[in-house]
Amino acid sequence: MAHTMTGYSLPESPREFGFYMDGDWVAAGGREVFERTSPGHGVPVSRIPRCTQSDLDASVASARLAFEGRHWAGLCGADRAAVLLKTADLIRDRVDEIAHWEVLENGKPISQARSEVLGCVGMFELSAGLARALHGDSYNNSGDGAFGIVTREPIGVVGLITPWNFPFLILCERVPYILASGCSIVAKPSEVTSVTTLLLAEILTRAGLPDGVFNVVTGSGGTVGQQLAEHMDVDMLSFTGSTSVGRLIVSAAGASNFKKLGLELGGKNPQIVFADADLDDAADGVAFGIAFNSGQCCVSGSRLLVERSVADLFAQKVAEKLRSVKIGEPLDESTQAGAITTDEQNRTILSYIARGQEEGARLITGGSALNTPLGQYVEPTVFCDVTMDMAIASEEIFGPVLCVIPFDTIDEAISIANDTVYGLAASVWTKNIDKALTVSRRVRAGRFWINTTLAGGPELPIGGFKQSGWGREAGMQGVEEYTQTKSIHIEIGKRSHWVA
Ligand code: TXE
Repeated sequence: MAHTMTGYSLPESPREFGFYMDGDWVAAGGREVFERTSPGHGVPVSRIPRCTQSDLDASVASARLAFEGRHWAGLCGADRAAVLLKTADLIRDRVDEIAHWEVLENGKPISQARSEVLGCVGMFELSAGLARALHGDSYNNSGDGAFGIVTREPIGVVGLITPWNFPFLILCERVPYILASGCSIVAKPSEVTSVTTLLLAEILTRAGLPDGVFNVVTGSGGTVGQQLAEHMDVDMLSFTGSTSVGRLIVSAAGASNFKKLGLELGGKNPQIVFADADLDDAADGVAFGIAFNSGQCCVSGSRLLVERSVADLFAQKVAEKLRSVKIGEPLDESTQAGAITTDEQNRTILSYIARGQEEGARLITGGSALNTPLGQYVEPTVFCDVTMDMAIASEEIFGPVLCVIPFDTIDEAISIANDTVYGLAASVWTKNIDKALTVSRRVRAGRFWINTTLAGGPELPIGGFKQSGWGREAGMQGVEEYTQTKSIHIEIGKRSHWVA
C-alpha cells in the first residue's frame, strides 16, 4: 500500500471485486471488467465485473425465490428489526473502511464520507422501528354486518439504480426502508462507485439477512441498468440519477410490465435570501449549499435569489467564504471539498463556466480548474448579473457554480424560484416568520429549509415535485412506497340472498 500523508492508504494495485448474489460473492471469472481510477488521485483503485443479462436474470430469480419463499417478507417485524439493528452495528464497526472506499471512488473528503456513513447507521436504526410499526387500516363503520381491513403487503422484487454522488448515503436512504417493508432487492450502483454497495451486501448477509434478499449486479447503466428497468420480473424500480435517464426508465417500465417507479432526478434549487436575514449565517449556508460535495448534489443550492438592496454586498460575502473553502486531497482530514467524481462531469462543469462567461454573466470568484498534479478539482465559482434566460440559470450544472439573481419583492422571489422545470429543494433565509412561511408554502419543491440548507434526518421523506421525480424515499413514507394495499371486506352473520 502506498501511504498518503494522512494515514490512509492508496492501493498499490486496484482491488478486484466480484458481484453479489444469493448471499455470496460471485467472482468476475471471464466477464469483462471495469477499472475505476480515483478522481482525487488519478490511480486505479478497483476492478468490477460487467454483469451480463444472464447474471441479472439469475439475481432477479434469486430475489424472487427469496420473496416467494417468504424468507424475509414472512418474518414478523421484530425479526426484521433485529437484522436491521445488527446491520447498523456492523456498519458502525466498518465506518473507516466504507468511508475510505467512498473517498477512493467518489473523491469526496474523508471527514464528510465518515459522517455520511455514520448517518446511514441511523437510517438502519430508524428502519428497524419502522419494520415493527408498519401497519394497515380498518373500517369499523360499515354497520354490524360488515368489516373492512386494509393491509399493506411488500410489493415484491425491487430494482434499485443509484448514482455516484453519494454512493453509500443514497443507497441507505432506500435499502433499510425497502427491507423494512419486506421486499427483496436487486441493486445496480453506478459503475464508477460500486464498492460500498457490494460491501453493504456482505454486511447484510453477516447481519443475518436471508440469502437472495439483497443482490448487487455491477456494470454500466446503458446495459445492465437498462435491462433491470426492462425486466419483466421486477415489481418496482427506484431510480436516482439524471432526468434524461429518468425518461428512459419511464419508457422501459411502460414497454415492459408497468413496474411501479420511484424517481429522484435533477434539481436547480433556489436559495432565497431576504435583506432581513442574518447575512453572515446566510452567506455561510449558501457557501455550504453550493460547495458541499463539490456541488454534486441533486439538492445543491445553485441559484441564489437575493433581495436587490443587499445583493452586491451579500454576493461578495458568499464569494469571500468560498475562497476560504479548503479544496484538495480528499484523504486529508481538514479538506472540505474534494474532487469532481467523473471526467465527464468535470468537462460539463468547465463548459458551463465558459458558457456563463459567453452569456454575459459577471464572474466574481473562481472559474477555473485547480492546478493540481493529480486528480480533478474545480474552484467554487460565483456568477452575478445572471438572468433566467441564461443556460447557467436554468440547467442543472452539478458542480460548484452559483448563479446570483436579484429580486425586489416576495412575489418576484417566489416566481423566480418556481421558474424551473425542477422542484427538488429550496431554502429561505429571513428573520421574518411571515415571509418564511409564505415562501415555504408557495415554492414548489419536495424539501424546504428555513434558515438552513442541506439538512435532514432519516425520519423525513425526500423526493421532488415536477420533473425532479415521483414518490418519496425515507421515513415511514419511504417504507410505505414499497408496499401495496389490499382491501379485505368481511361479511358478518347470515348473507342476505341475491337469488330468492
Ligand atoms: O447520471 P445517470 P450520470 C445528474 C447530474 C449529472 C448528470 C449525469 O446533472 O451531471 O445526472 O450524471 C444508471 N438505464 N445527476 O451520467 O447516467 C447509471 O449507471 C438504466 C443527478 O452519472 O443518470 C447510474 O447507476 N440505468 C443525480 C445511474 O443510472 C441507467 C445524481 C445514474 O446515472 C441508464 C447523479 C439506463 N439507460 C447525476 N443509464 C441526483 N438526482 O442526485 C445510466 N444508468
